[in-house]
Amino acid sequence: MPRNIKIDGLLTKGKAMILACDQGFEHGPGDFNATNIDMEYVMDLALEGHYSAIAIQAGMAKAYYGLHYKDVPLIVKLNAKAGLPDPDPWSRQHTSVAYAAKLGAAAVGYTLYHGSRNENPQFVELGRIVEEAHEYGLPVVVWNYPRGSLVKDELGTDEIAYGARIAQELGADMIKLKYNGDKEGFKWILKCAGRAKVVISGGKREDERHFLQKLWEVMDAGAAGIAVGRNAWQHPKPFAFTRAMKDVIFEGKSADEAMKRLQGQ
Ligand code: FBP
Repeated sequence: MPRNIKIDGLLTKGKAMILACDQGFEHGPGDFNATNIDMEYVMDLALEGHYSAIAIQAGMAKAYYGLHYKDVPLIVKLNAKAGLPDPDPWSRQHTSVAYAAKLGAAAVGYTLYHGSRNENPQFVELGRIVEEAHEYGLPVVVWNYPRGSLVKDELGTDEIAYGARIAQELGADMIKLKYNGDKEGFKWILKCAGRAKVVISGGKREDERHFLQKLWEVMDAGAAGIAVGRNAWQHPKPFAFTRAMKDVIFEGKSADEAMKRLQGQ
Protein backbone atom coordinates (compact mmCIF):
# COMPACT_ATOMS: atom_id res chain seq x y z
CA MET A 1 0.00 0.00 0.00
CA PRO A 2 1.29 3.48 -0.79
CA ARG A 3 2.12 5.51 2.30
CA ASN A 4 0.24 8.65 3.27
CA ILE A 5 1.06 11.36 0.82
CA LYS A 6 2.21 14.47 2.67
CA ILE A 7 0.98 17.25 0.42
CA ASP A 8 0.91 19.55 3.46
CA GLY A 9 4.69 19.66 3.29
CA LEU A 10 4.31 21.83 0.16
CA LEU A 11 1.79 24.19 1.70
CA THR A 12 1.93 27.19 4.00
CA LYS A 13 -1.32 27.63 5.95
CA GLY A 14 -2.99 25.41 3.35
CA LYS A 15 -1.81 27.54 0.40
CA ALA A 16 1.22 27.40 -1.84
CA MET A 17 3.75 29.95 -3.01
CA ILE A 18 6.37 27.88 -4.81
CA LEU A 19 9.50 29.28 -6.43
CA ALA A 20 10.36 27.59 -9.74
CA CYS A 21 13.82 27.71 -11.24
CA ASP A 22 14.14 25.19 -14.06
CA GLN A 23 14.04 27.82 -16.82
CA GLY A 24 17.80 27.57 -17.45
CA PHE A 25 17.14 24.14 -18.93
CA GLU A 26 13.65 24.73 -20.34
CA HIS A 27 14.35 28.08 -22.00
CA GLY A 28 18.12 28.62 -21.81
CA PRO A 29 20.26 31.06 -19.82
CA GLY A 30 18.70 34.03 -21.68
CA ASP A 31 16.07 34.25 -18.93
CA PHE A 32 18.80 35.26 -16.45
CA ASN A 33 21.11 38.19 -15.82
CA ALA A 34 24.55 38.29 -14.18
CA THR A 35 22.94 38.32 -10.71
CA ASN A 36 20.15 35.76 -10.85
CA ILE A 37 22.13 33.27 -12.96
CA ASP A 38 23.71 32.40 -9.60
CA MET A 39 21.52 29.70 -8.09
CA GLU A 40 22.39 30.89 -4.60
CA TYR A 41 20.58 34.13 -5.36
CA VAL A 42 17.40 32.19 -6.15
CA MET A 43 17.83 29.78 -3.24
CA ASP A 44 18.29 32.75 -0.86
CA LEU A 45 15.06 34.23 -2.16
CA ALA A 46 13.25 30.95 -1.51
CA LEU A 47 14.66 30.66 2.00
CA GLU A 48 14.47 34.25 3.20
CA GLY A 49 11.24 34.94 1.32
CA HIS A 50 9.68 31.93 3.09
CA TYR A 51 8.43 30.23 -0.05
CA SER A 52 6.37 27.07 0.50
CA ALA A 53 8.82 25.10 -1.67
CA ILE A 54 11.41 25.41 -4.41
CA ALA A 55 11.19 23.44 -7.68
CA ILE A 56 14.52 22.71 -9.36
CA GLN A 57 16.35 20.08 -11.35
CA ALA A 58 18.34 17.35 -9.59
CA GLY A 59 21.76 18.77 -10.52
CA MET A 60 20.88 22.08 -8.90
CA ALA A 61 19.57 20.31 -5.82
CA LYS A 62 22.78 18.30 -5.58
CA ALA A 63 24.98 21.38 -5.90
CA TYR A 64 23.02 23.91 -3.83
CA TYR A 65 20.30 22.39 -1.65
CA GLY A 66 22.12 20.70 1.24
CA LEU A 67 22.13 21.86 4.81
CA HIS A 68 21.86 25.59 4.28
CA TYR A 69 18.53 25.49 2.43
CA LYS A 70 16.88 22.45 3.95
CA ASP A 71 14.17 24.57 5.60
CA VAL A 72 12.70 25.15 2.13
CA PRO A 73 10.82 22.03 0.98
CA LEU A 74 12.38 20.72 -2.21
CA ILE A 75 10.55 19.63 -5.37
CA VAL A 76 12.89 17.78 -7.73
CA LYS A 77 11.86 17.86 -11.37
CA LEU A 78 12.29 14.43 -12.90
CA ASN A 79 12.05 15.40 -16.55
CA ALA A 80 12.94 18.28 -18.85
CA LYS A 81 13.28 19.29 -22.45
CA ALA A 82 15.42 22.02 -23.97
CA GLY A 83 13.90 25.14 -25.47
CA LEU A 84 14.31 24.44 -29.19
CA PRO A 85 10.87 24.57 -30.82
CA ASP A 86 9.37 21.13 -31.31
CA PRO A 87 5.84 20.77 -32.71
CA ASP A 88 5.39 17.64 -30.60
CA PRO A 89 7.30 17.96 -27.34
CA TRP A 90 8.36 14.91 -25.40
CA SER A 91 9.86 15.74 -22.05
CA ARG A 92 11.54 12.58 -20.82
CA GLN A 93 12.44 11.43 -17.37
CA HIS A 94 16.16 11.79 -16.70
CA THR A 95 16.30 11.37 -12.91
CA SER A 96 14.82 8.75 -10.62
CA VAL A 97 12.44 9.11 -7.72
CA ALA A 98 15.04 7.32 -5.58
CA TYR A 99 17.68 9.95 -6.40
CA ALA A 100 15.20 12.77 -5.71
CA ALA A 101 14.45 11.20 -2.31
CA LYS A 102 18.18 10.94 -1.60
CA LEU A 103 18.57 14.64 -2.37
CA GLY A 104 15.98 15.42 0.30
CA ALA A 105 12.93 15.98 -1.92
CA ALA A 106 9.56 16.64 -0.30
CA ALA A 107 7.94 16.01 -3.70
CA VAL A 108 8.80 15.22 -7.30
CA GLY A 109 7.75 17.19 -10.36
CA TYR A 110 6.96 16.14 -13.91
CA THR A 111 5.99 18.21 -16.96
CA LEU A 112 3.24 16.63 -19.05
CA TYR A 113 2.47 17.87 -22.57
CA HIS A 114 -0.87 16.56 -23.61
CA GLY A 115 -1.85 17.18 -27.21
CA SER A 116 1.64 16.26 -28.38
CA ARG A 117 1.91 13.33 -30.79
CA ASN A 118 4.26 12.02 -28.11
CA GLU A 119 1.76 12.24 -25.27
CA ASN A 120 1.25 8.51 -24.76
CA PRO A 121 4.75 7.60 -23.56
CA GLN A 122 4.55 10.59 -21.20
CA PHE A 123 1.27 9.30 -19.75
CA VAL A 124 2.89 5.93 -19.12
CA GLU A 125 6.00 7.49 -17.63
CA LEU A 126 4.00 9.72 -15.30
CA GLY A 127 1.79 6.81 -14.22
CA ARG A 128 4.88 4.84 -13.17
CA ILE A 129 6.39 7.85 -11.43
CA VAL A 130 3.21 8.32 -9.39
CA GLU A 131 3.33 4.68 -8.24
CA GLU A 132 6.98 4.94 -7.33
CA ALA A 133 6.82 8.36 -5.65
CA HIS A 134 3.84 7.32 -3.58
CA GLU A 135 5.76 4.27 -2.38
CA TYR A 136 8.27 6.79 -1.00
CA GLY A 137 5.44 8.88 0.47
CA LEU A 138 6.31 11.71 -1.94
CA PRO A 139 3.59 13.79 -3.61
CA VAL A 140 3.75 14.33 -7.37
CA VAL A 141 3.43 17.82 -8.82
CA VAL A 142 2.46 17.83 -12.49
CA TRP A 143 3.35 20.80 -14.70
CA ASN A 144 0.46 20.51 -17.06
CA TYR A 145 0.63 22.18 -20.45
CA PRO A 146 -1.49 21.49 -23.53
CA ARG A 147 1.20 21.67 -26.19
CA GLY A 148 1.79 19.99 -29.53
CA SER A 149 0.50 19.77 -33.08
CA LEU A 150 -2.85 18.34 -31.93
CA VAL A 151 -3.60 21.34 -29.70
CA LYS A 152 -5.87 24.04 -31.18
CA ASP A 153 -5.39 26.58 -28.39
CA GLU A 154 -2.76 26.17 -25.66
CA LEU A 155 -4.66 28.66 -23.51
CA GLY A 156 -8.15 27.36 -24.23
CA THR A 157 -10.22 26.63 -21.13
CA ASP A 158 -11.31 23.24 -22.51
CA GLU A 159 -7.73 22.25 -23.29
CA ILE A 160 -6.48 23.27 -19.83
CA ALA A 161 -9.43 21.52 -18.16
CA TYR A 162 -8.69 18.34 -20.13
CA GLY A 163 -5.09 18.47 -18.92
CA ALA A 164 -6.21 18.90 -15.31
CA ARG A 165 -8.48 15.88 -15.66
CA ILE A 166 -5.73 13.74 -17.18
CA ALA A 167 -3.32 14.72 -14.42
CA GLN A 168 -5.91 13.85 -11.77
CA GLU A 169 -6.62 10.50 -13.39
CA LEU A 170 -2.91 9.74 -13.48
CA GLY A 171 -2.63 10.44 -9.75
CA ALA A 172 -1.20 13.98 -9.50
CA ASP A 173 -1.32 15.45 -6.00
CA MET A 174 -0.73 18.99 -7.21
CA ILE A 175 -1.28 20.37 -10.71
CA LYS A 176 0.43 23.45 -12.03
CA LEU A 177 -1.28 25.01 -15.00
CA LYS A 178 -1.71 28.29 -16.84
CA TYR A 179 -4.50 30.75 -16.08
CA ASN A 180 -6.03 32.24 -19.22
CA GLY A 181 -8.02 35.02 -17.55
CA ASP A 182 -11.35 33.17 -17.75
CA LYS A 183 -12.34 33.08 -14.06
CA GLU A 184 -15.56 31.11 -14.56
CA GLY A 185 -13.70 28.65 -16.78
CA PHE A 186 -11.05 28.34 -14.09
CA LYS A 187 -13.67 27.15 -11.60
CA TRP A 188 -14.49 24.35 -14.05
CA ILE A 189 -10.78 23.56 -14.36
CA LEU A 190 -10.58 23.25 -10.57
CA LYS A 191 -13.46 20.78 -10.62
CA CYS A 192 -11.68 18.78 -13.32
CA ALA A 193 -8.60 18.63 -11.06
CA GLY A 194 -10.67 16.97 -8.31
CA ARG A 195 -8.79 16.60 -5.05
CA ALA A 196 -5.45 17.62 -6.53
CA LYS A 197 -4.29 21.06 -5.41
CA VAL A 198 -4.06 23.53 -8.28
CA VAL A 199 -1.41 26.22 -8.57
CA ILE A 200 -0.98 28.53 -11.51
CA SER A 201 2.20 29.08 -13.39
CA GLY A 202 3.77 32.55 -13.45
CA GLY A 203 4.79 33.14 -17.07
CA LYS A 204 7.03 35.83 -18.53
CA ARG A 205 7.69 38.87 -16.37
CA GLU A 206 4.82 41.29 -16.73
CA ASP A 207 3.16 44.36 -15.26
CA GLU A 208 2.91 43.75 -11.51
CA ARG A 209 -0.66 44.94 -11.11
CA HIS A 210 -1.89 42.69 -13.89
CA PHE A 211 0.01 39.75 -12.43
CA LEU A 212 -1.38 40.33 -8.91
CA GLN A 213 -4.90 40.76 -10.26
CA LYS A 214 -4.68 37.36 -12.01
CA LEU A 215 -3.35 35.88 -8.79
CA TRP A 216 -6.25 37.36 -6.82
CA GLU A 217 -8.76 35.98 -9.33
CA VAL A 218 -7.49 32.40 -9.12
CA MET A 219 -7.26 32.51 -5.33
CA ASP A 220 -10.80 33.83 -5.17
CA ALA A 221 -11.89 31.00 -7.48
CA GLY A 222 -10.33 28.40 -5.14
CA ALA A 223 -6.77 27.79 -6.37
CA ALA A 224 -4.12 26.72 -3.84
CA GLY A 225 -1.59 29.30 -5.03
CA ILE A 226 1.18 29.81 -7.53
CA ALA A 227 4.45 28.33 -8.70
CA VAL A 228 6.32 31.38 -9.93
CA GLY A 229 9.73 31.88 -11.47
CA ARG A 230 10.59 34.81 -13.68
CA ASN A 231 8.19 37.33 -12.14
CA ALA A 232 9.91 36.74 -8.79
CA TRP A 233 13.62 36.24 -9.39
CA GLN A 234 13.79 38.64 -12.36
CA HIS A 235 12.17 41.37 -10.27
CA PRO A 236 14.56 44.19 -9.25
CA LYS A 237 13.06 43.99 -5.72
CA PRO A 238 12.27 40.29 -5.42
CA PHE A 239 11.53 40.37 -1.67
CA ALA A 240 9.12 43.27 -1.98
CA PHE A 241 7.35 41.52 -4.85
CA THR A 242 7.26 38.29 -2.85
CA ARG A 243 5.60 40.23 -0.02
CA ALA A 244 2.97 41.48 -2.49
CA MET A 245 2.22 37.92 -3.63
CA LYS A 246 1.91 36.83 0.00
CA ASP A 247 -0.57 39.65 0.65
CA VAL A 248 -2.80 38.22 -2.07
CA ILE A 249 -2.28 34.49 -1.43
CA PHE A 250 -2.23 34.34 2.35
CA GLU A 251 -3.96 37.55 3.43
CA GLY A 252 -6.63 37.66 0.72
CA LYS A 253 -5.72 41.27 -0.14
CA SER A 254 -6.74 42.75 -3.47
CA ALA A 255 -4.23 43.54 -6.21
CA ASP A 256 -4.66 47.26 -5.46
CA GLU A 257 -3.91 46.77 -1.75
CA ALA A 258 -0.88 44.63 -2.52
CA MET A 259 0.32 47.22 -5.07
CA LYS A 260 0.00 50.03 -2.53
CA ARG A 261 2.41 48.25 -0.17
CA LEU A 262 4.74 47.32 -3.06
CA GLN A 263 4.91 50.92 -4.27
CA GLY A 264 5.64 52.13 -0.75
CA GLN A 265 8.73 49.91 -0.50
P1 FBP B 1 7.69 31.03 -14.82
O1 FBP B 1 6.91 31.60 -13.65
O2 FBP B 1 8.99 31.70 -15.00
O3 FBP B 1 6.84 30.99 -16.05
O4 FBP B 1 8.04 29.54 -14.40
C1 FBP B 1 7.07 28.56 -14.33
C2 FBP B 1 7.39 27.41 -15.27
O5 FBP B 1 6.43 26.39 -15.17
C3 FBP B 1 8.76 26.83 -15.07
O6 FBP B 1 8.81 25.88 -14.05
C4 FBP B 1 9.06 26.29 -16.43
O7 FBP B 1 10.39 26.29 -16.74
C5 FBP B 1 8.38 27.26 -17.32
O8 FBP B 1 7.34 27.87 -16.60
C6 FBP B 1 7.82 26.63 -18.56
O9 FBP B 1 7.34 27.68 -19.33
P2 FBP B 1 6.92 27.55 -20.84
O10 FBP B 1 5.44 27.71 -20.87
O11 FBP B 1 7.60 28.72 -21.47
O12 FBP B 1 7.39 26.23 -21.35
